[in-house]
Amino acid sequence: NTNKTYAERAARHPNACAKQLFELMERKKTNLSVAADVTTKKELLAVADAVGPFVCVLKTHIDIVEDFDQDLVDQLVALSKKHDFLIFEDRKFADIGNTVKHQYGKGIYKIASWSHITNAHTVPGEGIISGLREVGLPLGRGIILLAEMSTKGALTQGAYTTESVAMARRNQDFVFGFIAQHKMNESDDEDFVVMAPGVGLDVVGDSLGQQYRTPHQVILESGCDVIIVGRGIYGKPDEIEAQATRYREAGWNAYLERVRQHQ
Ligand code: UP6
Repeated sequence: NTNKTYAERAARHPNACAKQLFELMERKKTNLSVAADVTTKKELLAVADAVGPFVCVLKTHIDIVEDFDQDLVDQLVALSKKHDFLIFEDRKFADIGNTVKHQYGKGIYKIASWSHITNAHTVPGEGIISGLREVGLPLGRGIILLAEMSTKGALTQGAYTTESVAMARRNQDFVFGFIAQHKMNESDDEDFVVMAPGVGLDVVGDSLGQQYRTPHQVILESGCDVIIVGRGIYGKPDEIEAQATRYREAGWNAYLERVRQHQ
């Protein structure tokens, strides 16, 4: 499936969320997601508005925003319509099904009410998916599982990754992909979307264990579908649009090359 175009994959995809994402990627010609890891409402809205035209997905960490309020999510949703992108709250749920259900739907953030996509660790077992599904599926949401992390020494490897994929396979009504560093599809009749964080063109890592690879490595060599870029894009506030353009081109060219190589 990684050899097919996003449009071809959209046409065949059984999961509504994945279908919507592939259609959007094809329409906007972008496989770029920006991780907007800024800590004020004003900055988050400014980054979202600036990168909006270049991204398929805006990734948030809503709990780092110091002056969070309902108006922030209203404005984010308005920007997602204005610029045609999906919102992905990178909540990395990791608790028992009954707890994540409340964390997803309730509390201050009410994530399920505004975030099209969210994600979960598989460490608690399949109950985490069941809990999130109860809240998310009726709202047309989808989730992705953390099958591999980008950081040095991550324990997400071997049997952990294999079992995570097996869990996704058993829950394809709600789970449509992974956070991972490589493609995770094994057969032609399944088509998981792989979003890869840890992408940078200028540096190889940070001082806290992050490791970066280039869009070329991630999309062309490893078969991932979406590149997630944070500091590489919002890091220099006066270059946000220039960097978003640069990463979008790098990601899209790597994808075009991947499709071309298999024709
Ligand atoms: N992220 C990773 N690695 C993972 C999972 N998630 O970096 O395995 C997230 C981080 C951050 C973004 O929480 O929001 O992706 C990466 O940001 P950066 O490009 O500034 O390093």
